[in-house]
Amino acid sequence: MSNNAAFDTAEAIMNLKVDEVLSWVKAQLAIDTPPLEVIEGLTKGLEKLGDRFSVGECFIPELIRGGDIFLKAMELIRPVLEAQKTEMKRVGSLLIGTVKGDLHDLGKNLVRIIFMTAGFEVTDLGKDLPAERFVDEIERLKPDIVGLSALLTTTTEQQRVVIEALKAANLREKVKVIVGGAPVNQRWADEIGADAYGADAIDGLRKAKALLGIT
Ligand code: B1M
Repeated sequence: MSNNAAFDTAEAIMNLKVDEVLSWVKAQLAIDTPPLEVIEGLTKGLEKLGDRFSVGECFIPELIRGGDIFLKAMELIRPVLEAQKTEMKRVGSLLIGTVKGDLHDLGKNLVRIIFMTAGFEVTDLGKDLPAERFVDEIERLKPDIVGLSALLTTTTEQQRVVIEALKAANLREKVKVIVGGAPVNQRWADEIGADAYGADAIDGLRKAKALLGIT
């Protein structure tokens, strides 16, 4: 990434400088900065924004605006990522969604793009999904992996609810479960009996491939 110390994505997002952020993204892509590094810069910006929100330095409208800026930036980055997708055979299938009570979907959408770029067939169920929806779709589509996204401390419990519902439906042994989201960690994944924890989209992809025995 170009070492433009003067540009702070968080600051630009905070100040609702959409044009500045988009110009920065375009400039980075023009100098062939790897798209994942550009995304990392944007994600760090959103994290900082979240930190300011948690100490009362900004409010919901800024979070919404930050999310919108991230989305607009992703529209610029997505074609570059997709262009990197070479003719590859289908490596597996992923069903992904954000759990019940949770409306955060930027990270899930990013995971979707990264898995698709790597040759996975991806079905994105959306957000705020009850456990029964996961169970029904897993029964119908028989994916190799299910990704459960949760961004709120209160909604991580829903990841456990989905895993328990899979057990009750005799589906748990038929699908690998990866959990992700800002408040999630390996300990939580172990506690609820997930197969893996995805710290970010790339880590999730690495773990998915390992679970499927793909090198
Ligand atoms: Co919300 N929010 N938010 N928010 N928001 C957080 C999560 C928060 C940490 C901010 C903070 O206080 N510091 C905080 C949660 C605190 C907590 O519970 N511990 C919070 C809060 C409190 C809330 C509300 C409750 C605020 C309110 O209304 N009072 C509310 C909840 C609404 C609801 O869901 N019911 C709310 C609302 C919103 C917006 C709608 C305004 C907006 C979301 C827009 C959208 O998603 N369409 C929003 C945003 C933007 C954020 C922050 C700032 C950014 C989240 C984000 O998109 N990050 C966030 C701060 C933070 O996360 N530090 C915050 C970028 C994204 C690329 O990363 O989502 O982590 P992430 O995804 C990563 C990994 O986690 C991983 O890979 C992804 C890509 O690399 N991953 C997986 C995730 N899922 C995976 C699945 C996998 C694999 C990997 O499966 C294979």
